Formats: sequence, structure tokens, C-alpha cells
Amino acid sequence: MATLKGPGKPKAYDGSGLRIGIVHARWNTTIINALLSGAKKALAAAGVKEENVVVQSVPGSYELPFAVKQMYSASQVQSSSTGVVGAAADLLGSASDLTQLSLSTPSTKESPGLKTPFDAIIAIGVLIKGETMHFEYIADAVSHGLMRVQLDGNVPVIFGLLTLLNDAQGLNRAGIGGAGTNEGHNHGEDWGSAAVELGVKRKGWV
Ligand code: DLZ
Repeated sequence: MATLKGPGKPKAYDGSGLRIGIVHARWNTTIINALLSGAKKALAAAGVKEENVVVQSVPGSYELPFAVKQMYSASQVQSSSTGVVGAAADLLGSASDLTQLSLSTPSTKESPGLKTPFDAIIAIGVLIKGETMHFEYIADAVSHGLMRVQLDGNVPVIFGLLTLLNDAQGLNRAGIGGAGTNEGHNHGEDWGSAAVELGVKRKGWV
């Protein structure tokens, strides 16, 4: 049955030539893990190779915009020449986990030793409203931060931030609601599909 909500039935985009980054927060881990699995499942279903999916984590959602920006910058520098990887590390900060991990991903079969920049990055976070204004400030800052990164960086950033009033809303939106009956729909799958669609379209809109 057709539903009013959601992105509609996705066209089958071929993700086999894409490199996708995922940065997820660790707050509210149960929901995060399900969303992450959903995103990876959709990427695999679209043909994105496992070795071309790089996953990073940060403590909370507030850290997502910076992490996405760093991850993308590192992948750009890495792709320009293997010789400037050291310079990239200097540029981005010496002992940065993000820099080290994103620069040390395995090589593709097509171009050994040389990786292309990410075609899209998915930012995943789960904010659950508490008793203070914390939720509003973080939700607003992260939304604007992610938009800024994608427009300034010219890279699609998929908005995988759930802004929830309670735990149950989150479990449902991760497809693990209903106390063990897996009610709801996993929005991570939609984010994986969106990353593939935008990654493909970014290579040519006309
Ligand atoms: C501090 C905090 C709170 C109260 N709640 C959440 C949340 O529901 N989801 C989330 O992703 N992060 C939360 N954080 C952590 C902040 O995002 C951030 O990691 C810290 O303020 C440190 O910058």
C-alpha cells in the first residue's frame, strides 16, 4: 500500500563506483547501531563495495559537523596524491583518529593505492529531548552545521539526525520498536539509499 510519508519507491541507482563515508554519534547506542546497520544494508544492496564504505564514530551528535568536514577534507587530500598524505595529516592535525583512519582505508581494485574523495557522507545521530534546552541547541547547531558542510564542501551530506521526544520514537524509527517485535521503519536504510542517489547524481545532473 502506498504511504503518504517517505521518499517513495527508490530508483535502483548503481553504487558500485561510489565511496561513502558514515560518521555516527555514540549517544543512544542501541538506536544508533540499528540505524547504522540499516544504512550499510542499503549501501550494499545498491552495490557499494564494503571496502568503499568508511565508518567513523564521535561521542555525540554535536561533534558530527566537524567530523564530516574533517573526513571529507582528508579524503580529498588523500586522493590528490599518495605523496601528500603526510602533508594532509599535518594540515588536519597530528594525532587525529579521523585523519589516520580515513587515510588508511584499503585500496580499490581499480586504482591501487589511490582513493577517490567520498561521493557522499552520511551523518547519523540520535537526540532525545530531556528536561533542559540542551536538545534544542544541539539539534539546531547540528542541522545548520551539516548543511554548511555540504554546501561549503560541495559534497552531499545525508541528514541522519533523529530529533526525538522519547525513546519509543527512536526505536520505531530504527525499526526495532514494539518491545521485541521490530515495529517501525529503519530510517538508516533511507539514508543509505539517499547517499547512493546523491553520490550518483553529483557526478552529473544533466
Ligand atoms: C550531552 C548530550 C545530551 C544530554 N544528549 C545527547 C543526545 O541525546 N544525543 C547525542 O547525540 N548527544 C547528546 N549529548 C552529547 C553532545 O552531543 C556532545 O557530545 C557533548 O555536548 C560534547 O560536545
